[in-house]
Parts: sequence; C-alpha cells; structure tokens
Amino acid sequence: MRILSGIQPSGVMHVGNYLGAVKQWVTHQSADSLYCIVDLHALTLELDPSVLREQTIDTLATLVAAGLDPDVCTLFLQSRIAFHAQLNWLLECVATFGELSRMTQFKEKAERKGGYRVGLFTYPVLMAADILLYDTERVPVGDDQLQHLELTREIAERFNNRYGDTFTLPEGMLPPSGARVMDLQEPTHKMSKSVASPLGQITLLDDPRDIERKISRAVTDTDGEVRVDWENKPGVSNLLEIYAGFSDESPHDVARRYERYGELKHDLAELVISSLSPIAQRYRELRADPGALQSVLDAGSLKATHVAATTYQRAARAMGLYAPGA
Ligand code: AQP
Repeated sequence: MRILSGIQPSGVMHVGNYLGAVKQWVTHQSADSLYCIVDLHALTLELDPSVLREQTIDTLATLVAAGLDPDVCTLFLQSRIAFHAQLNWLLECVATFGELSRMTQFKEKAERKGGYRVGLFTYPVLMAADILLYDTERVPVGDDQLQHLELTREIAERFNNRYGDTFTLPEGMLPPSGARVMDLQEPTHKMSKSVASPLGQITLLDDPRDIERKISRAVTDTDGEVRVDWENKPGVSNLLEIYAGFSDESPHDVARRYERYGELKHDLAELVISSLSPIAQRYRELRADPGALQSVLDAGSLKATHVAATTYQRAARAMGLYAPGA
C-alpha cells in the first residue's frame, strides 16, 4: 500500500509530531512508503534562511533517529523535486478561492498575524500536490491535517471528473491515541513547532530534567479526579492522551490506574524520558555526520523523482499540456 506523509522543518520536533505522525510512519515503513521534509511549506513562515537550512538537516536526523530507515523507506526533500511546485500550479487551477478560504488553519493563523504570505493561503493546494504526485493511498497524519486531506480528495475528484481518471484518492490514517496533542500550558491549543511555548512543548531532543520539569508544571485543574474529560479537564485529558500514545493503551485505561495527578505526572515523565532518550542519543550521533545525512537526501530524492515525474506528466497531459509521453 502506497503511504506518503510530510513534516515541516519549522522547528524541533515535539511529542505531538511524534505521536500524531512519525510513530505511525515508523510502524508502517516499507519499500512503498515515502516520507518527505516539506521545506517549501516552511517558507510560509518567517524563517531566517540559515535557520531553515539547519532545521532541515536537524529534521532529517530526528526522523532517522526516531526509527525511519532510509534503506527501507524513501526519505526525501520536497524542494528537490520540482514536480511538486509544477503540480501545485495545475491544481491551483482546479481548486477554488472559496474552498481555500474555509480552511480552519488558515483562518486561525491569519487572525494571529496580519500581513501573512499568500503561500499561507494556498499551501493546502501544495499539500494536495505532495500527496497526489505519488499515487498515495494512505496518509498518516495528526488530526489537524484532516481538513486539508479532505480538500485533497475533493480536488482530486474534481480533476478526475473534469479531465479523466488521473489521481488516486488518498485516505487519512490517525493513530488510536495522540492524534491531537495539546500544549501543556495551554491545553486548548495544539502543540505546535512554530509557536513559541517553552514550557508547553516537549521536544524529542529535550533532556530528561526538562521533560520532568515540563510535565510536573503542566496545567491541570482543581477538581483532583483523574479522568478523560476534554471539555472540563483538557490539561489532565491531554496528559492521559500523551501517556496512552507512548504506551499504546487507551487514555481511559490509563486513567483507571491513577487517583492523583502527582502520580500520573511522575509516571508519565518516566515513560516519556525512557521513550525519548534513545532518540535524542541517536540524533546526536547522526548529526555529527552531515555528509551521511546529505547522502540520504540524495538517494531519496532520486527514488521519489521517478514516481513524481510519471504522475505529473499524466496530469499535465490530461489538462491539455504538451508533456512527454503523449
Ligand atoms: N499537536 C499535534 N498533535 C498530533 N499531531 C500533530 N502534528 C502536528 N502537530 C500535532 C502532526 O505532525 C505532522 C507534521 O506537521 P507539521 O510539520 O505541520 O507540524 P506542526 O508542529 O504543526 O508545525 P508547525 O510549523 O507549527 O505547523 P503549523 O503551523 O501548521 O501548526 C502532521 O502529520 C501533523 O498532523
């Protein structure tokens, strides 16, 4: 089954990225899965070019450290494959202004910041191109990307109806727990790389003391009962969700074992530290050899280009462009 997913090199990966997406990527990796560092998407943010370059290699090293094996799956960099931007244009001529205006993420971000880049508005179309280029059947993502995935399906269906059967319709894949991890300090907002929240995020590279400090200071409530109740107890529910994501249980089962917040926080910190420490250690080893990481990207881009070229040309021909293979 063809799987594709991506991550922005927009900061240090956090447990939301890990539980929502990357942990599933590792479980489902095969010769038919492609994972992409979507650096073009990161251009919608204000990032210093040298920071973006560093973060791209950091992201790659973190993905490999988390368990993606470049000898098993294809790991590549979006900007290395020009077909993403080319297919994006074809799809911009299929998507409508109205449907992009309805994207919740755009509305939230545009509200946070005036003078946003046009790319912030159109990036869901580029995401559709990322997915459709590879005849993707399943897209393992966190819950925040489901609306963009639905848009991808709508664009693909419209294209197929208008120009003939061209694209595979992809389906999302959510993890049983951890599909939406919230900020530890503001549990009604999702944990997000590009939002500064030093105490609210646990990154994959945090040292054990920081992990413990962040979990012990996580916002809870005064009710004192350990149970899942997102409406009234978002902080505690979030801690249970993170626990369940790491231990592969249901948050309700975890809740049944605890009577006090302190015990839950203590055990959660231990679980997170023991899960993340090997990743941080492996990351440091990998990061010490940037040449080897570059080679991973070179090899991955070569493999991905072949698939992308075929699909792009099929789509271009269907729309009436003179593309090779006609
Ligand atoms: N809080 C989260 N909980 C579960 N899954 C999450 N994902 C992101 N945040 C959470 C999933 O991680 C994958 C990569 O997404 P991303 O690179 O867009 O991550 P981000 O942390 O959301 O990064 P940014 O730069 O801060 O992006 P925006 O500005 O879009 O929020 C995806 O599969 C995502 O679902």
